[in-house]
Amino acid sequence: MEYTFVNANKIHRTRENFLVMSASMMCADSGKLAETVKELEQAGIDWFHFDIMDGRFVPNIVMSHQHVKDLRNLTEKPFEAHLMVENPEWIIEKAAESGADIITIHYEACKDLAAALKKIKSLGRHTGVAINPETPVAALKNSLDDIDMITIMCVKPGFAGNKFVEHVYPKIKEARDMTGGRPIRIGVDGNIGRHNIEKISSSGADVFVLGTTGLFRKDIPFEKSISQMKDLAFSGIRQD
Ligand code: S6P
Ligand code: MG
Repeated sequence: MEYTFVNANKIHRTRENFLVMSASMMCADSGKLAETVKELEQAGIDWFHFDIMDGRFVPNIVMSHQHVKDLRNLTEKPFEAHLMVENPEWIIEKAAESGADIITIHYEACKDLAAALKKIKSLGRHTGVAINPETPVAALKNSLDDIDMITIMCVKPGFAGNKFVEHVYPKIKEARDMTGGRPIRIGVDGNIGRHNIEKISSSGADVFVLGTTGLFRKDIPFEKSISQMKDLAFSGIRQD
């Protein structure tokens, strides 16, 4: 599967090819995952995001690499596996075998971040590193050449519907500035919605993981949510 991971610079800054709306599948009805993938694809979603947990790094378990595998053939859109797993090396392999295109690990969960990133690359996948709200962005400054996406967690990880942490705005900006023109995407995950997506986008994010707040809502169809989110995020794009 071929697609462009590159974000970044000004030539890519159009609504269609710069911003990524990614569906957090742990927020979908677990009895209707296949139908939901198809509906979301038709509604214009860009990526699918799978939260894989071990019950240790976070006190919850919802999805596994098996979900990635079972849903993989339904769409050609990129799949991201967000591993909330301590010492994730063993599951990186399973996520790659299952068909995840982007494998995101947590800085806080790795004893040897460089080795874990190298493993993801050796399996031919894009690398993501997520940091929790209390982890400074500078923790990643020596790893930038090995990272395709930095994800700033905007909530305490582990559950849908958690409270947004306001101090992430300067962290998003710091992460974007730290990339220094490298083709690194800046993702955000947790409580992203109408109330904050424009400000988040203007802070420098370009991948928006949407859960119960921004996408899986009873009152608004997927298509409308996705296009509202894109419009708002697009109007926030930094033009510097
Ligand atoms: C949380 C997980 C996320 C959530 C998503 C929920 O630990 O990594 O991907 O599923 O962020 O979104 P919301 O809008 O329900 O907070
Ligand atoms: Mg996630």
